[in-house]
Amino acid sequence: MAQPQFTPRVFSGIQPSGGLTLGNYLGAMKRFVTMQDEGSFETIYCMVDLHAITVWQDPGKLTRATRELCAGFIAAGIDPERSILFNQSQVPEHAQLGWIFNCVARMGWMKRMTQFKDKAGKNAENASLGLFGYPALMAADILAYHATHVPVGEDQKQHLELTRDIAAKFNHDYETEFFPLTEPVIEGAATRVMSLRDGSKKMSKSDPSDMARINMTDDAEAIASKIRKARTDPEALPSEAAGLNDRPEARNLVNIYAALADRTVDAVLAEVGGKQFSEFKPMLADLAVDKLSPISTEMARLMQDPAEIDRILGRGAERARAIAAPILAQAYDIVGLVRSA
Ligand code: AQP
Repeated sequence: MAQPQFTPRVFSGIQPSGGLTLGNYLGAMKRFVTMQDEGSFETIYCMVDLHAITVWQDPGKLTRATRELCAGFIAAGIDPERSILFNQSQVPEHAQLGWIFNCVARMGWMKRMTQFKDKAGKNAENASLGLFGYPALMAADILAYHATHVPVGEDQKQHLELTRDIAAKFNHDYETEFFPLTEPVIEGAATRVMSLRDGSKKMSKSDPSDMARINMTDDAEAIASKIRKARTDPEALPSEAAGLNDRPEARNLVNIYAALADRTVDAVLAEVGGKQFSEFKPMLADLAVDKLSPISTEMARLMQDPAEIDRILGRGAERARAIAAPILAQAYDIVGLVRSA
């Protein structure tokens, strides 16, 4: 439970490190929209461009990906009036609080982060310092708004635990209760959408194989072809969820279907149990096209006016700063940093 003194506030971000995938949509964005529409929270959503550059990004592609991600948020149902929508680098308080958190987080904590190990791989000595420090900046993204809840996919769970550790250590060291212990919100049938080529790997924007993911900009033909070629096993679908144990590829496709249809896995299996993949895959492709094509069409329309997207991001950044600047100022005071104004 969030501490009562904090305004119920949601913060979450997505990196413009490539095109949006079905994993980002089902694991994160769809929930962002629900939390906005429920109206119980103030909702703040961010294109975390400073996180994206922890690995090399071509500057022109980064600019385009940031605008396209903004278009994706709006096309998926985020209303820039009801939510605050902006890109991270336009609100310098993230990086400023991030530095304080670099000084709070411990090396031992950071070394345990599995995402760094996965992303840096065997070449960790050559990874950027930013990639290693990424979770401390993520803690700052969240805590600069005193966010109480963060909707994310399963892969971000460990980073959310670190955010709580950083808040708790700051509060303890400075004898304060300034930062909330933020709750992760990891819910739904598709909190971990897997690669279409390998059921043990998560679907990722930066997977070298485009066949491994569905991009939100894929057309109907590409979506159908990727689902048709998705790896599966030779068995028919089971009638109950327990029958998906040890069948990661089958489980992934059923989870995707359930999440797109807003149904439970059990309800889906009650209908499709006994079917072969040759029958189920076209059903999934039709559903995916049905749900995703209105979003991709709207994204393409919005991308025709990049100046309007930049205006939306600028306005969102102003609103974000109005919340983050006083929180950062108080954090500076708590730490003892002199402020003349
Ligand atoms: N496969 C996934 N299943 C469920 N949720 C996912 N998310 C990402 N992939 C999946 C969720 O999307 C949000 C934004 O993620 P991100 O872009 O900030 O970074 P990421 O998790 O590292 O995503 P990618 O696609 O794998 O990016 P790259 O390839 O650049 O590293 C998060 O809430 C995440 O949980």
